[in-house]
Amino acid sequence: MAEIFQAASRKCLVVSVTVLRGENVTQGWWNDLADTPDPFVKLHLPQSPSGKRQTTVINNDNNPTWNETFQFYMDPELNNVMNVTLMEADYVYHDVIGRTKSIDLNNLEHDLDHEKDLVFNEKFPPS
Ligand SMILES: [Ca+2]
Ligand SMILES: [Ca+2]
Repeated sequence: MAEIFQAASRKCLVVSVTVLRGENVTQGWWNDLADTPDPFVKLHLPQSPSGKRQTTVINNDNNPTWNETFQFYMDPELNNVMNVTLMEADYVYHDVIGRTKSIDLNNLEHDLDHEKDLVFNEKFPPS
């Protein structure tokens, strides 16, 4: 009698995420005087293998352009929510500029581009 292994066949989707640019990145005017922001963006898709990525650091730029694309594998049966964090690079350690925002990747239409603006202002609300 043959043993039958039943492998669950799970679909896998690839999602491409492009981090385009930032506008008016600030650590607050006082901190900006000491160090013009050096922003980068961290992406984290917890359910995905190698789900942690980050852009390069753009030095001394309040309006950085990254235009960097990352591909993530996504199991459509899981709840796929990507966390996006705006970071400030420093010599010793990196600071979070804006609290993490989440993007729901579930129910995206396939083969279409979706553009999303994120506003990071919880830590330094405009005065
Ligand atoms: Ca700087
Ligand atoms: Ca810095």
